[in-house]
Amino acid sequence: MSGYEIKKVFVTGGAGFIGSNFVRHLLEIRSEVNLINYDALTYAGNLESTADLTDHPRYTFVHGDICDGEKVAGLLKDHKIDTIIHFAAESHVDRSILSGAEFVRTNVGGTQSLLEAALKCGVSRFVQVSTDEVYGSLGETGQFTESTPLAPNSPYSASKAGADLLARSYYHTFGLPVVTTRCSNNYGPYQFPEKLIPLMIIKAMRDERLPVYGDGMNVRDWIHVLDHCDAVLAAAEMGLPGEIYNIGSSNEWPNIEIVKRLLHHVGKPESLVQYVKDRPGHDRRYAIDSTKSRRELGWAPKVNFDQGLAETVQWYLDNTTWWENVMSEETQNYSEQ
Ligand code: NAD
Ligand code: TDX
Repeated sequence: MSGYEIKKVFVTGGAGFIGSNFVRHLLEIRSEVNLINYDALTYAGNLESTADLTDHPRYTFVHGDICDGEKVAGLLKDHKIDTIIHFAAESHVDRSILSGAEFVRTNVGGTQSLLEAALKCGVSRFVQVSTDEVYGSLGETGQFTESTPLAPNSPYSASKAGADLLARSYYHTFGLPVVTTRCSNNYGPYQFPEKLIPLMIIKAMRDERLPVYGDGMNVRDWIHVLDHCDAVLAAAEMGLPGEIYNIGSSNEWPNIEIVKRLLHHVGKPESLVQYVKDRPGHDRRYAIDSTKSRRELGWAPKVNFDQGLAETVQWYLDNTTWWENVMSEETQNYSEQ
């Protein structure tokens, strides 16, 4: 299949979990691509996640905020950027419950500022990386499709839905070639240890209690981060402007099952599980129908979950220095809250 050719790429949030995996993967599989990684290095952004790329000849890191439209526009012009892949966001639901302001600033305001700069500089592709959480929560059956109405339930998902709608409006009003992807829960290396999988691995390693919210029967649909990265690239190259593409692996699990599997991998007893007060507004179930992406982007997930999960646990066991360094004082303060 041939489609749009990306050459000079501006990745936002490339020091975060998915962004750092994407940047490494893209440089590996597209030998013509030059890439700028633009990241504000919040608590979730860490240059240690891309340390192996520092001297790469086609890679440049620029420290900056997506809300700084002038700085972004200057970079887009100077580097003749043709493609923006927009990962940068505040991404943690629990933090958005503690305080939503930063979520609106970055996810809504930052996305608008980036769209404006993209329009001013005439970029040829803008990929808005979004989430299945914008669709809200499912009952015991059914799946989200691209036409499921938006019904976000947390300040995080509401701010992502706001960003998606702004991206949509820049396509419809100004003709900016925006492609939107909505993916389910990612797992894999370099995920910040506030999210379920890395948090539980690290707590198990330290013989700490594993806090499972509510009855542990909330369901998430898990996909390996590299499968998500492949889908984002496919959306940039093969996606049609104005379209939305759902991304998922058809891999649903109740949280408690995931936690038990992780304990088994780390070799720790299930007695470490501690059921705690539920997350307010906790979405019960996510499940995503990715038929359209598979049919129209020529994409399919490749990573087997058993293997991917085992490798992820091993990665955290092998990379204690990475997670000890990224878990700053701020993270310790946050987890106490
Ligand atoms: P992350 O929190 O690990 O990384 C976010 C990155 O964005 C960090 O490097 C941070 O420094 C940077 N950033 C934050 N605010 C910024 C700003 N104002 N300017 C510039 N950079 C800023 O997040 P992630 O899990 O890698 O998620 C990346 C994207 O994918 C997000 O848009 C998220 O909504 C979406 N997504 C995530 C998942 C998931 O399971 N993690 C699933 C679907 C979609
Ligand atoms: O300590 C915990 N205990 C627990 O039971 C944590 C951190 C989570 N959970 C539960 C809540 C969720 O049902 O595990 C599930 C997964 O939680 P998170 O890892 O916080 O992810 P989630 O809320 O599902 O959102 C994630 O997927 C979609 C990402 O954080 C988002 O950025 C993405 O858009």
